[in-house]
Amino acid sequence: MSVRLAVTSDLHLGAANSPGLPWLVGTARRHAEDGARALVIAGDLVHRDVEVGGVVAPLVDALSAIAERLPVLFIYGNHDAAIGLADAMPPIDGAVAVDSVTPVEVRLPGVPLLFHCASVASDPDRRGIAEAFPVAPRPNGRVGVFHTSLHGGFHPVPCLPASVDQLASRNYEAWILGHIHHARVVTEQPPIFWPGQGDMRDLRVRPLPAASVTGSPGIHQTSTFRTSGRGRNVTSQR
Ligand SMILES: [Mn+2]
Repeated sequence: MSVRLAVTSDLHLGAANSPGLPWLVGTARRHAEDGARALVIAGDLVHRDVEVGGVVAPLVDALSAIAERLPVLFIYGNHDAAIGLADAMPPIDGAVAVDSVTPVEVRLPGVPLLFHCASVASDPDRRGIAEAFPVAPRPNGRVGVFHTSLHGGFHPVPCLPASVDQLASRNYEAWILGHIHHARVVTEQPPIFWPGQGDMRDLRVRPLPAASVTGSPGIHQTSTFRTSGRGRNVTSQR
């Protein structure tokens, strides 16, 4: 029995070609009705030209509306970093914003998966941190979320450069990527892909082994566990 996720990236609110918040909310609702267990947004919620003060309220309203029925996980991309979005976002019930700019583990309430996530620290961000993601003993239930240009052939400005081999060697079920706006599957097995802008696709992954879902102490079960301040982890201890 697989776990179904709705995944997208690069909303770029404020840009002329942004698919917009009504698209995000409506499409997420359809995915929820079709059986998705969570929405994952792989960075760049906003465009770097926007005023952060004007974009936060509508963004929070939209994410809150989605999170009423579908847990939301998002990381910050380079455009989000450019305007300091992470510092301006309030906690959202049912949503997890990854403040950490180094890899952390995140769980969503009721979702038998362990997400490995890191946000972008700056615009641009040329750090090579792919190998700071832990190698999983087995892939089941592990999902990477990363805003990256990979090796540089897809985008003129590097963002958290990484190789496909580095990501694949982490031994996860899948990697959901942001930064590249055209949907592109880099590898099929494991799925390493950019869902692209204005696209929300299904991802089906195997759940965590049952023992690690129910038997581990200290699992985060709260619906809101964003921390304030850059670099503080939202990791859940296993
Ligand atoms: Mn980007």
